[in-house]
Amino acid sequence: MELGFPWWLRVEHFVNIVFVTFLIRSGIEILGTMPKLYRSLDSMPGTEWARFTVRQQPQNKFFGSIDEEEDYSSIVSMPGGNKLGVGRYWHWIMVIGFVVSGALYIILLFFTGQWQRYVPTSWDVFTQAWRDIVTYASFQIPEHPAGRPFNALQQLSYGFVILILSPFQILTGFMQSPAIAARWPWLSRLLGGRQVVRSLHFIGLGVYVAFIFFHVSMVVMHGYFRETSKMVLGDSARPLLGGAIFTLGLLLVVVLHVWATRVTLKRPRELERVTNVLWRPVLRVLSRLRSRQDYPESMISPYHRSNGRCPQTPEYQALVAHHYSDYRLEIGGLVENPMTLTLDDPRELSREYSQTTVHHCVQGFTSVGKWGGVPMHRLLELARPLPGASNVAFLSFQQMDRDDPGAGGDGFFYETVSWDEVNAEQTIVAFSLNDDDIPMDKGAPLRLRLETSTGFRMCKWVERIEVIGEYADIGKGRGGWWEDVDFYDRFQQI
Ligand SMILES: Nc1nc2c(c(=O)[nH]1)N[C@H]1C(S)=C(S)[C@@H](COP(=O)(O)O)O[C@H]1N2
Ligand SMILES: [Mo]
Repeated sequence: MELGFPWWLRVEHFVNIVFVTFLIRSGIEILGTMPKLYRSLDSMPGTEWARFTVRQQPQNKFFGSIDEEEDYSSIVSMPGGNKLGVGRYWHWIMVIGFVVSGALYIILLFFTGQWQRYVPTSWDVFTQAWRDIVTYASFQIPEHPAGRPFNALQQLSYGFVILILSPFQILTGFMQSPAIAARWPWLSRLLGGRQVVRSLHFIGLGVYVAFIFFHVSMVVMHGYFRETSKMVLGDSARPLLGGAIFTLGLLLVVVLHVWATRVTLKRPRELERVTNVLWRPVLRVLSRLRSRQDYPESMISPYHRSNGRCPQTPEYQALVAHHYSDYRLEIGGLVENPMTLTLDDPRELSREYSQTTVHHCVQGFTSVGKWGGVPMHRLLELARPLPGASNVAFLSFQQMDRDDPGAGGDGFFYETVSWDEVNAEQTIVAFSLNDDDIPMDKGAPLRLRLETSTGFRMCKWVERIEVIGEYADIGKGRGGWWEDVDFYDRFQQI
């Protein structure tokens, strides 16, 4: 068959320029909040195999993982200015476009026989591709077989990017989601664990960028106008017209980037709304996935990063001074049986329950810990929720403007958890980490563990648990402290 440039292939090529460039810039934003790549789930500082920051950890000062974030320029990152949440929103929006259009494209390739343009049918293609490289290296254009749109090198590289690299990026992207890694921990481990997956996703980005560089260079070598007009008009009969339209299209993409960056820096909540409309149906399904994590104790990390500074409130300080013996956990709100527990009660109710799981911070670091605690569903069974109960709020001792001014907000830290999530097997109120009392910086005496979600929701230094109806009525109404002050959505399981 004649393999020309059908219209759907040309449309796909153009929309892909938009998706891929947005994915690259927002991906760099995401990388910047944890600008180090690790091989091991511990993500132990000092063991990174690559770093994209010059910042060093100070010796005598508290250095939370938030202090590790890098603020890259908007020219390379989307939107720039250290806005991880917003960068994530762009990544998720574009990934939907990339996956949907990519799937359509691959279906069309196979139904129309156009797959032959990318899938070689003989091993000779490799020797031929090598000859093509040699030809290019001497600044000449290799021949390509009659009736074929590409030479062997082009066929191999395009086929690789479309049929191997892109699905690989999608897989390694999704496997970084705590909800997915929690549901299929074996798959995450098969790929080498979250940090290897993150590293592979980054290497995939590098290969993409290298491909784009060589691809664009080849187009220029072959003749910019002739080649780009194939991508607009389907042939090179009117190179000037085609080339001019293509150039205009590229300019449009640049304008789109500039506009999108400006708008999101100004009105990030609107971007959040768009993301939520697109993603909430998927996230609802994900939030029902039970975590099945059960890592062997031999994998427990020797070191865990900390995020958030300890409460400095007089009540909390007094508790610390008395080794938490005066601590009382109140469970109230929409329940028939409000309770006040001492620290011994959760221990007794836990019946020695523990889980060895991976902590996924939204920034990207992970570590494996053995958490002892009482499953929330047991506490709720005792408290007997009343009709109308649909969320559970965890309120912390930590008062952010006083205790952690660097985080950029005020009021007490809190998080609300949906009914599905709070009743999940691995949602616990933890009192021990690796068989010891939880250290102060990890949320002593009690903290929430929510294994299918990202770390920012796992409220530390819990003072009270309240069963509530709508979460919009508390705090600033977005369901949690970070949700209120930053651009992380509580339904995000990714
Ligand atoms: N009260 C409170 N809880 C909090 C935070 C915080 O700043 N304050 N930070 C969250 C974030 S962003 C993460 S990643 C985890 C970190 O838990 P760790 O210190 O045990 O690693 O706690 C979460 N719980
Ligand atoms: Mo975090």
